[in-house]
Amino acid sequence: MKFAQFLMKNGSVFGSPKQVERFSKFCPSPLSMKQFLDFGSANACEKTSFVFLRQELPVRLANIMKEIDFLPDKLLSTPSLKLLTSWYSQSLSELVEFLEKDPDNRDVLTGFTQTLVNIRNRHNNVVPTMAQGVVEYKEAFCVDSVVNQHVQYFLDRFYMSRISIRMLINQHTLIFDGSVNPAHPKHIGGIDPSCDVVSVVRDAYETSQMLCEQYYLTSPEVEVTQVNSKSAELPVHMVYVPSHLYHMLFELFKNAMRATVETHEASLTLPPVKVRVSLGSEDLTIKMSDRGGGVPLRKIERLFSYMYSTAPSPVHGDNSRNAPLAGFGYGLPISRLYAKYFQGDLQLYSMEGYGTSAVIYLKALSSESVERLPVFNKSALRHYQTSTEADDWSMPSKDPRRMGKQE
Ligand code: P4A
Repeated sequence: MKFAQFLMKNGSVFGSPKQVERFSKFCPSPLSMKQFLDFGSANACEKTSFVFLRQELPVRLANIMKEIDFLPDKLLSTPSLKLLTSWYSQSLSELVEFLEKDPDNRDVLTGFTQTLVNIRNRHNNVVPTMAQGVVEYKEAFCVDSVVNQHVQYFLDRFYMSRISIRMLINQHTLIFDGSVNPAHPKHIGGIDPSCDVVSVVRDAYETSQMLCEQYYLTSPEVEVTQVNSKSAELPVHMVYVPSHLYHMLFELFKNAMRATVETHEASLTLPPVKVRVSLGSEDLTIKMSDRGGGVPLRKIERLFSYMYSTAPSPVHGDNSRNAPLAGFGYGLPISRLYAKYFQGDLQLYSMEGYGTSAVIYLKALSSESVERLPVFNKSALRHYQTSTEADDWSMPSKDPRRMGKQE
């Protein structure tokens, strides 16, 4: 199949603008944890899941394709973005073909699962490819805080869309491949209905510790405590996607270890990283505190910025070997998206000169764990069409002759 790209009258970069228009008129339907579990329960039906996904996946793809179309032309015309948009067009047209197929035909269901696997593989490198496009754009054009805000707005929505689409694809392909996960027979696809939070904390710590030892030849210890306000003697469990939780914790451990080792280079002992897990009636909160010297408040926002986390993409020149704890810059913003995906959040509280606490907030109740999805509508459109106006807060000025004067 050729990656045909037609520049349409309306400026669309997509080869199938009719399908994009058709499906972007629908709002994505967020699923709850309960609905995800129901799809995988005993009376689960592959046909029901197929009929839902052949509509829902095109809707989610088309909604985000509409937003891609509003990116600056100079970003869209980079080779990376051209490649990436061709993947989206291809996947949308492959899915749309299933709308006229018979759900009662076994071969149709099998073909659909294979198509989902192909789509998942096709989109494996979306994150580094998009990052490469942003690097190219940044090198060629001056980026100010307005451009940074637009890129931040778009990429938060774009990566959230991707997380949600991969979640749907993973659930369908894992549940209906006719086997159980031998390591985790109780899991429903990627969901653990009784996820032991502390054991995921320990797994993430061990992997991060291994990388830390390889690079620095030392690593801080961890201290984990849990508080279960519901039943004090029981460990904290929840309905969650362990891989999402692991991703967030691994990222936070890498940061905490790197800061700890680098600020205590001269000393013989390292202060431990402390993790506290607390289950309340509404929130399940995980706080990771280090004594790694902290970050000034002014720089905290940058740690979550796609644009300012400048590491070159691992697509080309792979430097991840030299700095195993550095990641390639998108670790924190994407971890925050994983937390937000099921209505949680991830926040950093830092005390410069002392250390940092990273807090993951998750919903304690599975009935409140519902997907948080970007919707392309007038309100989203306004974000892309806002012109560059002066900020409505004063700027600090060091020049006394200009004090009080306006731009
Ligand atoms: N102090 N505190 C943190 C960092 C520093 C920190 C840091 C220098 C900055 C960038 C980075 C890794 C660590 C921390 C925990 C966090 C985040 C930042 O979760 O101790 O890599 C991008």
